Amino acid sequence: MKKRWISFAGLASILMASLFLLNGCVAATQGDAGSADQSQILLGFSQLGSESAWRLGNTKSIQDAAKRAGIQLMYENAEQKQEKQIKAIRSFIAYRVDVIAFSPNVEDGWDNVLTEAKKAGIPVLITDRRINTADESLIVGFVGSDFYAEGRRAGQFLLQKMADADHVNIVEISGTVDSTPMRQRGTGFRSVLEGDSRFTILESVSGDFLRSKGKECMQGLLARHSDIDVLFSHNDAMTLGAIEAIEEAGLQPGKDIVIVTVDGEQAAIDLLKQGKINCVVECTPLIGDKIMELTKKLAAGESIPRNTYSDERVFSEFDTDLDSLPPRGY
Ligand code: GYE
Repeated sequence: MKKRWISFAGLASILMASLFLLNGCVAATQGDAGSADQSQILLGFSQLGSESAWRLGNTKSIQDAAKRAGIQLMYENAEQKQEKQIKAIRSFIAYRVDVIAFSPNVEDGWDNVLTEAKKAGIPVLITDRRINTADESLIVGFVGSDFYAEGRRAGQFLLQKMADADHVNIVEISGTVDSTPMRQRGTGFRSVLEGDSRFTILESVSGDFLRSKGKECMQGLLARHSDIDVLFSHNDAMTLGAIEAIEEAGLQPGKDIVIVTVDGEQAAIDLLKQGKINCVVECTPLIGDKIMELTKKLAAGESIPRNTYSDERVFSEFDTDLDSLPPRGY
């Protein structure tokens, strides 16, 4: 900490000195100071947990990217507990990191701690998931996926797949209650199908993005409904669990029950190729490089876009390029 204080003071004096110089010299001095300072950027990152292969891939992407970018990373894993995330953010503030980034487990309840960060003058970038706040100035930006668009893509696949069906009964296994992907994937999906009276959502249950809960949820759904045509699952981890339950019930996933899932982890792509999954809506966790790029800008006092979205696609049984896909990396 002392070391950091010295480096801040050092940088401040370089900038102060340069302000007294001629305009041309100021630019050159700031440039030099800027590049020297880059190696000392300290980023506090609070990960929400390790519930899925997606999350592990996301953590690895961030850690690897920090190394590549020469950014010092203070990493904390909150194990799905909001209190632990709040504690981690408080520790980043106490440590006076240059930038705070975090992936919020749920949307509500961040205002107090983010107000503390704002008062300390530390910019906060939210990654992957979003927060619900009346004060948008508490965060400087967001980097991640458009979950509403993902939900719509899932619905659009079903419109194509079920073009000839008279009636389609859907069950939904959603993600963590009150999390952004759970809310927006659900709304996006419904926004595509609600105008078509052939589609009925029989039941929606939450599997918390966990494989074990996905299996339990599917067991319950199969026990309560004998007429399921489609499973829409909010992530691959839950889908893998649900497929176990479907097979244990003597049914064929991908045939007796059409399966639409989100994420695109390698295991899901493999099952898509085997015909056990019909559609995988991509949601990439590989956003580490973007986070580092934005962190550097914020540490340099530059402004960043309010939203930085990942480019994503759909993988489905209608695609002809499945065999030539590069390894997914998560
Ligand atoms: O879909 C899921 C993970 O927030 C987008 O969280 C992320 C979701 C992802 O546990 O697998």
